[in-house]
Amino acid sequence: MTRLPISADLIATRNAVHAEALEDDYAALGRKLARTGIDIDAIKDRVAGFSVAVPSWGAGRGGTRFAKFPIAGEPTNIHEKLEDCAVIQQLGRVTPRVSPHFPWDKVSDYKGLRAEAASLGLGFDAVNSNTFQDQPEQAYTYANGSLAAQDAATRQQAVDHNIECIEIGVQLGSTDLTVWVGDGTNFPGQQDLSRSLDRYLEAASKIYAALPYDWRMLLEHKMFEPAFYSTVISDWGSSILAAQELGPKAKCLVDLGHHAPNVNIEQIVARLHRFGKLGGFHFNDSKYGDDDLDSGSINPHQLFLVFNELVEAEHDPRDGFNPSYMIDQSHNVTDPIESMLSSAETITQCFAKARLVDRAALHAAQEANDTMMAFQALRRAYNIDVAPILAKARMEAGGAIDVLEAYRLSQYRSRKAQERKAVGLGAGIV
Ligand SMILES: [Mn+2]
Repeated sequence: MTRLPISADLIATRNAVHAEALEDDYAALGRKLARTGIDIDAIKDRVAGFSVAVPSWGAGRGGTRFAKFPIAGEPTNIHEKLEDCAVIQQLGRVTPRVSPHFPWDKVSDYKGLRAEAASLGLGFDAVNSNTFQDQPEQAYTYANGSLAAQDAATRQQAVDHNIECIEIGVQLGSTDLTVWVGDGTNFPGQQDLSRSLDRYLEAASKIYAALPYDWRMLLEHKMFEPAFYSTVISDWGSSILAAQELGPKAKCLVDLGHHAPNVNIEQIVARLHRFGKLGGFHFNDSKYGDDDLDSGSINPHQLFLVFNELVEAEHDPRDGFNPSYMIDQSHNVTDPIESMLSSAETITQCFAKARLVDRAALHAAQEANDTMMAFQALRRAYNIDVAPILAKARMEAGGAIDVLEAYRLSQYRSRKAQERKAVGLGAGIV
């Protein structure tokens, strides 16, 4: 029995208001696409099959290293976070899974948590471990590193935590463990750059050995922060080398904000896929560094080009193609539900636009060295407004045609502000 948080009547009433205009826009776009041999309903079906996970922590206001400004009605535990994620899924219909984080989302009964999520129409995605901050009860500090720490007992503690995350994930129905470590240095000479990687690989191999047969270990690289001179898994090169050393179940995870400025991320995607190591994405956008801004808010074209590579990869699967998609943003000045609704829509738009690329024309132009026509094949698809396709797919799945309007009319947040206890102040997620 599902207990969805937004009134189905409200969604139906608002959809009835918008339905005629949507049908009009959808029909017009359908005629436009048909002129180039594209069946709009086939694209809509692909969009209906697309999904991206939302992170449990994304339901809260992230804040920065300097401060966090909570909003009334913000969730304070995994149960409330699940309820907010259910709102996002109910209205948007592309985010059916939640990616939990431990120890932030610890509970005593994970089978119960899985049932609770299912009752809200949700499942669980990749489990995220945390060895970048100390917990009150832990024996050894991560101040000098976790999986790559000099101290063997600290490394073992970090390994044990990751294995515990796998055990929790099994109960939740997850099949991926995402590992990001804050390990690195702030000073030249602070640690030996090679031996720290050796320690990481040795510890990571113990986690790898604990993976169930159908699980993957997703390695997330990050160039800087919290360490500002070097990080142990700094870039996609370090990540793929580590993944190759660990084995076939180890894959690389690309967080769009974890690169040097102006790096060609779509090319990284192609490279990782070429060697069978593309494991997944953390979607967000970036202006300066790991800004964790809303997906597509700064550079939607880059997001489109990433999806263009993903469609190419799907057509040429080599060692398989099964990337895991997740939103990973820090919502500092917006209602997190609104940001994730908006971001999920932007991500899905880029997925849809990449499907509209005339692949035959693109490949023919590439083979003929016709640069302009190759570029135009991409440009034509990018310029198409696919909003009616998404809205129709959403409506047919029971979601809202105008997700933000329905959310605001539901007054969900103000209702939660009456029910939930206030979030404390302090620094947020960096
Ligand atoms: Mn990330």
